Parts: sequence; structure tokens; C-alpha cells
Amino acid sequence: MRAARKIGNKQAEVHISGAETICERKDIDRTASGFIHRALTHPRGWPDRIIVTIEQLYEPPLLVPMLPVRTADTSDPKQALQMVLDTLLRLDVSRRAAVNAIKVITAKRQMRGAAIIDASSGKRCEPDRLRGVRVSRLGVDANARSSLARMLSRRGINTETVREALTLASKVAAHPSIIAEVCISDDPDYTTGYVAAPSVGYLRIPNMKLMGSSHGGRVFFLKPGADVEKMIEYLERKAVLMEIRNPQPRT
Ligand code: WAQ
Ligand code: MG
Repeated sequence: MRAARKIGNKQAEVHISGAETICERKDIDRTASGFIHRALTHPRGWPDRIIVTIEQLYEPPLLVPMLPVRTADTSDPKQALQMVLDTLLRLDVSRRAAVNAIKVITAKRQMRGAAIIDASSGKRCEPDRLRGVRVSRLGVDANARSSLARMLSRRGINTETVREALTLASKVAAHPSIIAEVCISDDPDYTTGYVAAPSVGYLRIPNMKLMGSSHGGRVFFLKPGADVEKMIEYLERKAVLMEIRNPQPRT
């Protein structure tokens, strides 16, 4: 689903809401109306168009492991962005690439999808810089749903926002050409973001922005020299379900 509203001249539009999932045939009605409801009640405002696309999958989804979940204790945007920077620099991300990513996720103008940044040069690599790359065809494996809900409930974060972001981050981190991801929600009332990478897990970072601000975004850091087209094909087209492979620590 994607929802948007025209602004000013005919071409420009502001992104309101997007969502994607994988479900069984019997759940299509319920899932689609849930997404439409989300578009109609979104804190980013009233859309003047909602587009719902429903496609049959012709091959079984790939199963990828859920990233382990951790939460940092940052209390303001300065601390939070410093934590983002420090975490990225400990991975194979250059300072230039990290700084460029922070510019993208704190910029006024919203993208519908994610920016892709070369982890070494810091250059943007996605073909459409205004739109970005939209990760699609992802969901939670039926066998993992109840333990996922239990694990998140124990931490008081069993929300659709967290489940969807964790699923997306787990799909993205499973690709060998992606070193790390950073994200801030574009919802004005949601200020927790995250950095994710196989070695870091899904590191939730509170207070990435001030309450009420509508900026946000996502960046994927590309391994230098990796095949960007293949990677985008995986993100946009490959059906992936997140599963829970190792017992989660009881924190
Ligand atoms: N693929 C690529 N980029 C996306 C996608 C997608 N499927 N969905 C959203 N984005 C980009 C887009 O630029 C949005 O503006 C931005 O990410 C933020 O999207 O554990 O809700 O859906 O508490 O607002 C983090 C949860 C929530 C942290 C993130 O992102 C936690 C969130 P939103
Ligand atoms: Mg949003």
C-alpha cells in the first residue's frame, strides 16, 4: 500500500504512508483493509490517493533469521545521532558515508523508500534519488509469530511499528552486500530509530528526533564494489519471511 497527497504543482506529492507484507490467501481482505485504515488515519495527514497492489507469489519465500533486539538509552537527538555515528564507524562504514546518511535521515524532504550509500565513498547509488528503494515482499514466518509477540511483549514493545521495522531490518541485513542500515521513522509522533547490522543486531535508539517533527528516512550501506542492481532486485522482489533461529536472551 502507498498513500500520498499532491502538493503545489501537479507532479509533486508528499509521501504519507506505505506498508507491505506477505499473507495467506484467506487473509487478503483483512490485511488490505487494515492497510487502507492505516492510510486513512495516518499522523502524517490525509492522503488524496491510496494505491493497493496485491500480487500472488509463485515461489516459496526465503527464510532469514530475526536480528537480536537491543535498546540503547539515549535521551536526546544529539546523543542519539552520536550513537548512530559511533556504531556505524565501528562497522566498515566511512565517516563520510555515515555523515551523508545522517543528512538523508534528518532532511526535510521525505523519500518513499531508502537511500543506498556506498559505505566507503559515501556516494548515493540508487537509480531514483527522489523515490529511493522500497523493500517489499516481506513478512513473519507463521511459526515465529507467537514467540515474536512474547519476546516483544516482555520488553513492552509489541507494536506493529516495531514488528514491521524488525522484519524489514532482518530482510535487509540478510543480504551479503549490505553492511548496515540506519532508520528514523517519518511519523511525527514516533521518535525511536535504529541501526541494524548482523554484528550489531537491531539496535533501537530512542529520541532520534524531537516529538512533532515529520522528517525521517532510511539508508542502506552498500559494500564497495557490490552489484547494486542485484541487491535492489532482492530488496524489492525477493519474498522473504523472518524466522526465529536461536533462543532469544531473556532480558
Ligand atoms: N523500504 C524502504 N524504505 C522504507 C520502507 C520500505 N519498505 N518503508 C519506509 N521506508 C523509509 C521511507 O523513507 C520512510 O520515510 C522512512 O523509511 C521511515 O518509514 O524499534 O516506522 O515507516 O521502536 O515511518 C522504527 C522502529 C520505525 C524503531 C520506523 O519507519 C523501534 C518506521 P517509517
Ligand atoms: Mg512512517
